[in-house]
Amino acid sequence: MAQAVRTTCAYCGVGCGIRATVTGEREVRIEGDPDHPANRGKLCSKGTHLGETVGLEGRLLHPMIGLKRASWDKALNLVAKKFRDTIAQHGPGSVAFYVSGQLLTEDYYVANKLMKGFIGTANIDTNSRLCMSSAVAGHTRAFGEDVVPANYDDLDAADLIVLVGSNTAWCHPIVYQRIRARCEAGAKLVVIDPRRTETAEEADLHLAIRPGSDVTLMNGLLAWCREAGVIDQAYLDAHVATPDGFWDGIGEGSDLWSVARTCDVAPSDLRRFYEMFAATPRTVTMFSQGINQSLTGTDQVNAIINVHLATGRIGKPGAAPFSITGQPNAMGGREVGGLASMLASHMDFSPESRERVQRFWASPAMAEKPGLKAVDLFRAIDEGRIKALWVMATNPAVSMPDAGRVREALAACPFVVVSDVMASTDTGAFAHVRLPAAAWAEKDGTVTNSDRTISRQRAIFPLPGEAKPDWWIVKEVGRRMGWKTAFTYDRAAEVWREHARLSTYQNDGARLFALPGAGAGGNAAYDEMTPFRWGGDRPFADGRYSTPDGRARLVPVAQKPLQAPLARWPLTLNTGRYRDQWHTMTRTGLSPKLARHREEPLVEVHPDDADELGMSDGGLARVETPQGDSIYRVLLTNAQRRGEIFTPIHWTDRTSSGGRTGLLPRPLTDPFSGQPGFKLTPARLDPVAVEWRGFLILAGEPAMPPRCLWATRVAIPSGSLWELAGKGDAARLDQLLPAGERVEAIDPARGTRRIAILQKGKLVAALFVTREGELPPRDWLIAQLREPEAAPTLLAGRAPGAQPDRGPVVCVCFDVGLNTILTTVREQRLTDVAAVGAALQAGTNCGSCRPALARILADMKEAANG
Ligand SMILES: Nc1nc2c(c(=O)[nH]1)N[C@H]1C(S)=C(S)[C@@H](COP(=O)(O)OP(=O)(O)OC[C@H]3O[C@@H](n4cnc5c(=O)[nH]c(N)nc54)[C@H](O)[C@@H]3O)O[C@H]1N2
Ligand SMILES: Nc1nc2c(c(=O)[nH]1)N[C@H]1C(S)=C(S)[C@@H](COP(=O)(O)OP(=O)(O)OC[C@H]3O[C@@H](n4cnc5c(=O)[nH]c(N)nc54)[C@H](O)[C@@H]3O)O[C@H]1N2
Ligand code: SF4
Ligand SMILES: [Mo]
Repeated sequence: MAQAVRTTCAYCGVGCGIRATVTGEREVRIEGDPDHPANRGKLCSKGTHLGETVGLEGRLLHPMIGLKRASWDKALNLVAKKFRDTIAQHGPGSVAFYVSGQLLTEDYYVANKLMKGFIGTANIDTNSRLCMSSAVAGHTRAFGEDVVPANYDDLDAADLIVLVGSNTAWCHPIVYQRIRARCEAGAKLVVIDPRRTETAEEADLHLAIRPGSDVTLMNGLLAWCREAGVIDQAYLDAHVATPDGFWDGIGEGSDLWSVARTCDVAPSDLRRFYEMFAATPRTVTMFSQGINQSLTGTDQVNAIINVHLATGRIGKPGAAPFSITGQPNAMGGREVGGLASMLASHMDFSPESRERVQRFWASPAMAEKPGLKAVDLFRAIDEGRIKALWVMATNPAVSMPDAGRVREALAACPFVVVSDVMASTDTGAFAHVRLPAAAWAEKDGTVTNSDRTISRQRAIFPLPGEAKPDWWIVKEVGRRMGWKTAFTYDRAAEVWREHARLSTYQNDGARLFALPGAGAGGNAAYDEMTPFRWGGDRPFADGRYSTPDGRARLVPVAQKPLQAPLARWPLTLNTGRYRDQWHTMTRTGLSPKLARHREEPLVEVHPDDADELGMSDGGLARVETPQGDSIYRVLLTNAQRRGEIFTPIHWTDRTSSGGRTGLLPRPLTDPFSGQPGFKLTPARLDPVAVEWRGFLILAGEPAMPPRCLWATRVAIPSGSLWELAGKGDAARLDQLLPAGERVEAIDPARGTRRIAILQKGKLVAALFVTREGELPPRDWLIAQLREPEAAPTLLAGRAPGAQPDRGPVVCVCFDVGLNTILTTVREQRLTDVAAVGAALQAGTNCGSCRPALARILADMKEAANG
């Protein structure tokens, strides 16, 4: 049998180790690596189902110039020539790269070197600008360097864990399981999030604060700690610079009542949080996008760090502020200087740093100053100042704020190159040249996770078609642009060694980021590399920071005024993630199992708001902002605060007519970090009337996505399901049906049409549409696609003698539906999650659905008592 390949998960910044065993042609068994320090054998739903995403379906396998296949030689020459010509005509500032925290460190290093050291501009920015840049700016202001001063073991040592703006149960599930384990051993959990997420449901205390009021909350906490006498004056005296007047600024409006009013939470809850915090030296405050993705993100980060510095809760076991990163290699990108605002190896644009990097690279033309940050970069494209763009491993036509404008910019840009693993993405549609990149299962290199652990990603399969690793593609362009000796790498290990050397090059300890010895031992050492953490387990344990005087900084921050609702835009729109989808779904969208958690893009609305707006659960509604609008399915939930709505970021042109969240946020950014404020957009919501509802089940994919008011694709085994709704004529949906034997039933009274298409007796398509009638559950029909002979009851949509509907899937690993759980819990009188697991297996594999199971049990108990 094949040996397991040790690699790292493709998705989030937890950075779980995986053992992958090839079981067939593009088939692999995925298991958690018990020896990896990040997960010790566990995997969440996304990691567990990686195997469903490694097929070649939809892959880009050859270079393309326009719509024509081209040789690598031709495509690379064209890219090099266009970039060279543009630079010759308009200067280096007229070209840009937009890259991604999903590149490996080696890819990232080469792209950064080409742009900043050879093309000679810093116009290379990354989607990490949308993700982590406020944390980077906050760290740099406080510590003098972008260093995360914590690691996962701190969670095991903490007595209090505070999660601020982080839906950890969904977005970092394995870290969340570690937090739960610690809570079961007695630690307390506080969640600060305007929404009652599954993370918040299980917390000891949930503060559903008014969005954007985190600075008030944290400054109030600092004032409370001062009153309570838990400021560590000795630590401040020895290790921290406190600007004059700092404490005066903290005092204002920081009494419990004012804070409670601004944050819109009960004073008693607030007091409980402050008391718990003051009383618990071993506290970890973990934060993510609810903090970073704000127009005041950097201040919010510093407000958190201030509290930790002032109480001396940093650099000690179980005590730290902890920025948890999103993408698998968000951290690696920061280390190689992927952001426009820094150079490689944590160096800035000071003359000494620039000269040092220039010397090391023997570079002909170093970038002189920071380049354009993502939002400004796309604005510069829109205004015609940037004329050639290369996008790698990100999908800005979907994920940038005001994405409609970004699309216009891409359409107007004279030359756009896109390197991606997929043939059709929303961004790829604007490309003049598309380059096929190696995907997760074929790549070799390193990634750095949230706690600074560097792990290898290793290839499981050989490169398919003509796909190439990203570092190879970039270095080939570098060579063709004329820098042959600077871009000679033959393998990722060579790039790694150069990166490791630069990290220690003339580094007298001023930069904590250093990889001493990491480049030793040649290719064999690289091949065998085991996970290791840079910066040691606990940076700053000695109280020495990376500032010129070695002291950390308390940074004065004040709450910016919170905007009152506007007449035309009475709601605020919050955006984020679903548990089982990853970003723009180019990979998770391939997995039928992952589709089951949430099949469609929903707008979550408080029931009282919905009442006022005249909309009901399961209907459609249009979210509109000054930037754009999109339609969603309505989900009523009192987990939302009144006046606030939430939509997911995952759906695209490829997958839905609606759910296009990128169109909605404002292109406004934090003044220090340049990070957009994705979490708070003035918006309105209006019901959308439909005349008919329906669905289409197909073996394979339709030639064109269905065109109607609402069409959303759901991945199913060996085909696709489209949920449909519309106004006017549904007849043209027939065009989507393949040829074959057609069976049809019509009920004019209810406006129902049911059509099945058979080929040699086998079901290949089913289209059910109704004006007033019921639609059957889809499961049975979907299963019929795999039957060699279709059942005679096809048009009933049910098996002969019908089985009960098991309801929406809760546990994707074992395919357990809500109705099955409800019945079993009732019949067997189950009372806890473990018992449900014992009865149905639900929640016993990846554990991602355990918070949902707890919720179901709590709801049933409440219903029984009520
Ligand atoms: N399943 C899944 N996991 C992922 C990803 C994915 O696409 N899918 N993506 C990865 C990436 S790149 C990232 S960056 C992370 C993101 O991980 P998270 O940051 O945990 O996820 P989000 O859903 O973006 O937002 C987190 C929470 O911030 C809250 N929030 C909004 N406004 C405020 C506010 O003003 N104050 C506070 N305190 N909270 C607020 C939101 O209600 C939301 O619940 O997830 C990573 N993991
Ligand atoms: N409204 C709103 N918008 C957001 C956010 C939000 O919370 N709200 N969150 C923001 C955040 S935190 C993030 S991180 C971004 C994410 O947004 P994106 O980066 O745009 O999302 P992805 O779908 O991950 O895009 C990755 C692309 O790279 C391709 N790819 C995958 N692997 C490789 C590879 O190895 N090489 C190459 N060349 N290509 C590859 C994929 O097919 C895909 O097309 O979205 C941001 N946008
Ligand atoms: S928590 Fe899940 S998605 Fe994140 S790295 Fe681990 S297995 Fe992958
Ligand atoms: Mo992210």
